[in-house]
Amino acid sequence: MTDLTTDKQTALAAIAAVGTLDALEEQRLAALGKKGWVSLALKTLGGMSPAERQEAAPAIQAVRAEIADAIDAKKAYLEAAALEAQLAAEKLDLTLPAPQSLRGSIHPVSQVMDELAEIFADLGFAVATGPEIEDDWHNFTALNMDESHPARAMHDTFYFPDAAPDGGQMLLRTHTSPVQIRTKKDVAAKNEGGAPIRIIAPGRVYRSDSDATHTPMFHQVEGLVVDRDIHLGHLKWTLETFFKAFFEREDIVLRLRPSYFPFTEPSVEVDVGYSNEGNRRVVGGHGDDEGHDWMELGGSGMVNARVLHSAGFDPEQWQGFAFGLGIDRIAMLKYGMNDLRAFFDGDPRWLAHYGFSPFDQPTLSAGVGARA
Ligand code: FA5
Repeated sequence: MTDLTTDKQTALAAIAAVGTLDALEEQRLAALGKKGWVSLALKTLGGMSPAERQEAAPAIQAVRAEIADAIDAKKAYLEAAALEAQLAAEKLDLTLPAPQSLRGSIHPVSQVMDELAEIFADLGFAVATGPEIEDDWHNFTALNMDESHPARAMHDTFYFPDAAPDGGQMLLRTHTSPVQIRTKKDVAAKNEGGAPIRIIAPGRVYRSDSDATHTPMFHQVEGLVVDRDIHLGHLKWTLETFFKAFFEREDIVLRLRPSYFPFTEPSVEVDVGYSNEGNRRVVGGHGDDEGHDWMELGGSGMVNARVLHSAGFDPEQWQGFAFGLGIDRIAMLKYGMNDLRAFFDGDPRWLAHYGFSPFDQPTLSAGVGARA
């Protein structure tokens, strides 16, 4: 026992004397490690008689606890001292250059969506949305394309295996036109007999399609106006006014070319005049003029009376026009890009080149400071 007391005092003195965490660890191993003197003392208990053990065990345990406490306390002290020394040594050098952080940019498609929403807002259009996972009824049937309609084949559709609530199929919407149906139904339900509607619906759409001007996911903006005495002239004026503002050119010339969509009657394809400058297409001018041509930007027409009726409107009282434009295509034209697929490759070098600074652009995505 006397030995134990002596060993303890020697160890406590050594612990008090150490100046580093490594030296402290050496002391811990010498006392409490597997072959440390405290551990060896504990092992001697096995060879003692019960009476001896009853006397010796509490004394050895008490020594072990005292040594362990002393080591913990010293460790805390040494760690605090090390931190203080480090803080005292570190000085903030305000003259050093700030580290460069990566700066995000607005994707050209988001930028274009914002620009067009702003322009249409000035023309009195609200923004409507609808689900990208659509049912067969909203995407096709309500748009006058029933099961056997050949126009369905024009859309290479991604179907889901699950059934829609009405027993039909769920799918990734192939165009933004189902938002027309949802909006008309909402308005007709809220307001007996319908009401004027003036909306655009920008968003993602999906088709099984891929080349330089077609991607499996792309963006469209739907436009819909329902009111009294609406005619094709309103459609043409609206699109012309939009494109002039969007392309920031007064010489935009549109051509409405007869076409076919099951949900519009009559239907017209919207072409815009352009010329080639180098290998860039530049919008503007009459497509039939020397050095010019026409380019298709989207489909449109007067809302088919059957579609108006199925959405709860009386077609005798209400007429409307609708259009669907490819946002990625108009972005390509405005910003001189030549491959649609690059839009979705997510290459940071491409984004750094074509992206928009979140601080410089006066658009909705530009957020605060945009016009500051
Ligand atoms: C439609 O999708 C109709 N819903 C448009 C419409 C709306 C007509 C309202 C009448 C009334 P279309 O399949 O032609 O029509 O597509 C419209 C535009 O989307 C095309 O002119 C083109 O600019 C763009 N587009 C179509 N497929 C792709 C694709 N795979 N990749 C990129 N853009 C595409």
